[in-house]
Amino acid sequence: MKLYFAPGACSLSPHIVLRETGSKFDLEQVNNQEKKTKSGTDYWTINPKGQVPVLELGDGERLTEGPVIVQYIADQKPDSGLVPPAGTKERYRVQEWLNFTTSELHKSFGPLFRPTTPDAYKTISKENLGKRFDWLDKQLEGKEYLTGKQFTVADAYLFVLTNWTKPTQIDLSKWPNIAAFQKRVAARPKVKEAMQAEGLIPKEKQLA
Ligand SMILES: N[C@@H](CCC(=O)N[C@@H](CS)C(=O)NCC(=O)O)C(=O)O
Repeated sequence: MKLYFAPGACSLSPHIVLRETGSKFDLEQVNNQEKKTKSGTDYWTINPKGQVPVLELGDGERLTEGPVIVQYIADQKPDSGLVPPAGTKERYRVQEWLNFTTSELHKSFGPLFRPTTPDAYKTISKENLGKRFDWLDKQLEGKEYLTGKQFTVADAYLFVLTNWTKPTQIDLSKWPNIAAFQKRVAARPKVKEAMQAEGLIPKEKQLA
């Protein structure tokens, strides 16, 4: 499998899932502004939607849409526990979280990153996110992860979005359970590995 990614973008979620599941994969970095891969390919030919992530499968077929890609990866490694089996109620709970994250959180962040977005629009986007965070914070009360003690693909996705609060100047201290969730996920060794590989945090020095 090959993951097309841009550092720190939503493609970090499948990147984390690839590492958490112990999957074999290659990475190809995409310059999302110029729509070129690091090896010089026109990215529009890889994904006509012009977005990361894309997961290229062993047979050359390409899968898009982060919430689907993470389930595909985790379904290849059912013992990893990153998604409950298809058809179970627990699986629908994970899908419920993935859908909430993509439709209620992810897309509200987009305008905050665009320099051309008017300030009034940014204010409304932040207000909308704040309302969702108020609710989310209550859901995380007393829980390690979204569905309880087990880390799932939905946690990987939510974690990436919580990281976007810093560059968009959203103060997470207002939502202590979300802030604690972010720290908890950031401390997972495979999450650190993914972030180091994308150049988001420095590589740890090897102890002699
Ligand atoms: N619906 C897509 C959205 C992916 C998406 O928003 N990707 C962003 C990065 S987080 C992107 O590539 N944006 C560049 C663009 O739209 O030009 C998914 O869930 O995978």
